[in-house]
Amino acid sequence: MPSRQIYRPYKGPSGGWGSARSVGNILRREGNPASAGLALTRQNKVDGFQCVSCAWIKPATPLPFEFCENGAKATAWEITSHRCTPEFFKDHTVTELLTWDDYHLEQAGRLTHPMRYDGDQDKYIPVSWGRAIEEIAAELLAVKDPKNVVFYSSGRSSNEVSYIYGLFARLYGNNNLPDSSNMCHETTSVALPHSIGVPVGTVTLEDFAKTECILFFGQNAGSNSPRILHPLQEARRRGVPIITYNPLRERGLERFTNPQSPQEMLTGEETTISSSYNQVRIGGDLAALTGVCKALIELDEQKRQAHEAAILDWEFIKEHCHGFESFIQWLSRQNWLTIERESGLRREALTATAVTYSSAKTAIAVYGMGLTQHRAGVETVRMLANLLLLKGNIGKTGAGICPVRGHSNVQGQRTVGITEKPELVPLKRLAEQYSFEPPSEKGLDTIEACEAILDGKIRAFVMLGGNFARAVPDRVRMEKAWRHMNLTINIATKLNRSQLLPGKISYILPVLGRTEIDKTSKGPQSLSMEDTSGCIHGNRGVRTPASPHLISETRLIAELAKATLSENSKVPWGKWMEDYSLIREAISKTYPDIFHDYESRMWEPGGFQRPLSARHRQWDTDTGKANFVTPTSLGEDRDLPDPGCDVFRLMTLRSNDQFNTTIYGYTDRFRGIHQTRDIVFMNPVDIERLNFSKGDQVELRTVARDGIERRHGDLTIIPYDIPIGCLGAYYPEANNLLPLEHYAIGSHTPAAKSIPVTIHKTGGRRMIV
Ligand SMILES: Nc1nc2c(c(=O)[nH]1)N[C@H]1C(S)=C(S)[C@@H](COP(=O)(O)OP(=O)(O)OC[C@H]3O[C@@H](n4cnc5c(=O)[nH]c(N)nc54)[C@H](O)[C@@H]3O)O[C@H]1N2
Ligand SMILES: Nc1nc2c(c(=O)[nH]1)N[C@H]1C(S)=C(S)[C@@H](COP(=O)(O)OP(=O)(O)OC[C@H]3O[C@@H](n4cnc5c(=O)[nH]c(N)nc54)[C@H](O)[C@@H]3O)O[C@H]1N2
Ligand SMILES: [Mo]
Repeated sequence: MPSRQIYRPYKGPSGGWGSARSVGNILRREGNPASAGLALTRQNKVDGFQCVSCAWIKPATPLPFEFCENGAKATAWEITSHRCTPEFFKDHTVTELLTWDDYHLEQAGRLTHPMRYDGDQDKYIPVSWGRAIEEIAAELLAVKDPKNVVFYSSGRSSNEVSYIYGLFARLYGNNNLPDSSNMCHETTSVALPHSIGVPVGTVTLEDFAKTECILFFGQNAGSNSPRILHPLQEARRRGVPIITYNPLRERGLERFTNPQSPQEMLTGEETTISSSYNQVRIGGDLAALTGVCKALIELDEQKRQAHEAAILDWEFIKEHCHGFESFIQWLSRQNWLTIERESGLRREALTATAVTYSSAKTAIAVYGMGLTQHRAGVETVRMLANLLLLKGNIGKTGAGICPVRGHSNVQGQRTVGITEKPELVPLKRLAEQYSFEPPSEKGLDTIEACEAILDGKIRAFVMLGGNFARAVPDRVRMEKAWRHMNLTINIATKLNRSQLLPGKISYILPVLGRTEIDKTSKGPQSLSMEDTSGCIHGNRGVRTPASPHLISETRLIAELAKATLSENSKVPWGKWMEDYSLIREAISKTYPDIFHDYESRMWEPGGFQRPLSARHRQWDTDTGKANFVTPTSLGEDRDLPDPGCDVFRLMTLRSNDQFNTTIYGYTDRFRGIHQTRDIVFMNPVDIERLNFSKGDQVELRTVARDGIERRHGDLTIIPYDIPIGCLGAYYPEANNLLPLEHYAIGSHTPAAKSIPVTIHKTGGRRMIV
């Protein structure tokens, strides 16, 4: 129970001394400040390791300290001196550990030994690697239908292990390769190919340096990708407008003091990041973007009537685009009243964005989970692409679309074949390269895997990193079903909740992190990963491994595959696990256009850029052109009951002190929250209207048609600057409120940013806030 006031609004900038103090605190708490400090100087450097936190671009000429507050926390978390040993497991039953929260589970430290669940004792007990691999292989072979096994991965693993993991699944007999990306930017991967013919962003750091306008939607830069604040700060100094759309006034998007600049730190100099801030209603971006597009067309008409230079890039539209006519006809039918109601923003504000955007020769649109995790996420991302296309802002310097990817290699995994969609993989080439018939049936994505688990169809679940059972929707239902699987394999670095829901047979297999030295009989091995701009970088571990019993993910997957699959002379598992350059050679054979000369190019400063046709205005789409896409309606949710005055839209958020399900602490500094995560942000007008008071204890209940009761309680009301009708609470604690069926249409990304809920007072003591 927090002992002090839990809500103290934060007055400082993002970055600054608060950031420096926060890094110091975590280094001390993880128990090795000096050596961790040394390791940090190798972060995001050529010949060093790539940050284990986010996927933001690594520049060719890095700063002396090319890391941010949260990158430092992520590294400190991995190289902690705390250890989760067999003695720890001897002291605690799984039932007891299930009562621990996420923070305390991971604070147990790095896992040191392979462990097997023993149902009689309800404890994990140590097991040898040999026995573990033998039993897992035997169990996988005993599964009658290979489609009843799932191979999940979290977007942190390297290209090398991802490639052989995908191959393992396909040789085993399925495309069941869901990825954390399914919960994240899958919306992007589905939306953009139809609009512009590539599944990823088109922007590089050079574009940031040259752009004249930045549009920023639904991404919390100050906490989740702080290094982006450097190019944003530079842009602001050049006088570039940054127009932000976010229901919350996130401090990182308001003010920034660069902690790497002695002058700024000493003088307290701050940069205002957003030149205009629009507190859009949750799920209101589709309507807001419609308004901006509509205003832009109106401005263009006015200019042309006055015989002035046009605003739209008519030449680009004629030469490069398809669907323009039907798009503007649709726009002309949208009325401002609906746009204002759905977006929660005034026509004047949307027109102001159009005016600023209209006068910039180039513009970049940046976005994150605030757009992708919505029912209408796919249409919203396509609408953002529409806005860029109107002014030819794709495929020229200083312009483009910039989805900010989450996990540090989530984009690279997709590039090398981790996908449930067989059409995204060069199956023919794989067939030739490895003399087998790759399965061509679509595999399970995250939502479909959850459904199959609920239906009792899945026999075995392999988890390459991540914390699947904790990250997915519908926690209570999923946890119950999880335990009915026959085999659950957790390849991990820390203890987490998924491991505490053992199937009949369950293993925890601890592996090396990417900061660690990975030595095989062929010497130290390197890895590679792709950042959010499509640049691929080499990675060398620099630390002594956390335990001598750890093996690398690459070795583990190769060992498992070798033990499970029948001999195939074309697939040299044994050689691959000793020499990762041979895996890179194999990758470059499968994907020659992207990965030719892989071995040398990955060490180039700034990495090497994968070819992206849209950057050159070549459109790999069904029409051969960039497509304007007309949405089906402006509303966020068409299937759930209309939000009445007592149904709120809840967004589930990350704090500044977490990495997904990894909780570093209970402070969300920028949002002023201390010592707790059990809060709900609510507009003071709503608090008064419902006769609540700040500090009241409440419970949220999901509004859904399926009759399943979903609750999340013991939350303290925080009066907050959030639009009326909207609420915010923390992920993953709130995940029980998110129905599995509530996902983005077209991409199956859980709609975690707009859950319809009602709010109810409970008997709990009022907190001081
Ligand atoms: N330190 C740290 N870094 C991380 C992570 C982490 O947990 N911690 N996670 C990593 C991962 S996997 C990912 S995917 C990314 C996530 O990074 P983000 O994309 O920033 O995701 P969230 O923190 O979930 O919040 C998204 C933002 O969207 C806003 N938002 C919510 N609903 C709406 C809406 O309807 N419209 C608009 N315009 N905005 C909205 C919220 O107010 C919030 O500011 O970060 C990565 N980096
Ligand atoms: N309600 C709600 N739900 C969400 C979201 C949301 O915003 N709201 N966000 C979604 C998003 S964007 C994502 S990406 C998912 C995240 O889902 P996941 O990627 O599955 O989850 P993480 O929390 O990143 O996984 C943390 C675990 O990874 C393991 N780990 C860390 N490093 C390594 C490593 O190097 N190797 C291996 N093998 N294991 C490692 C550790 O054991 C740690 O416990 O959650 C999604 N769920
Ligand atoms: Mo993510």
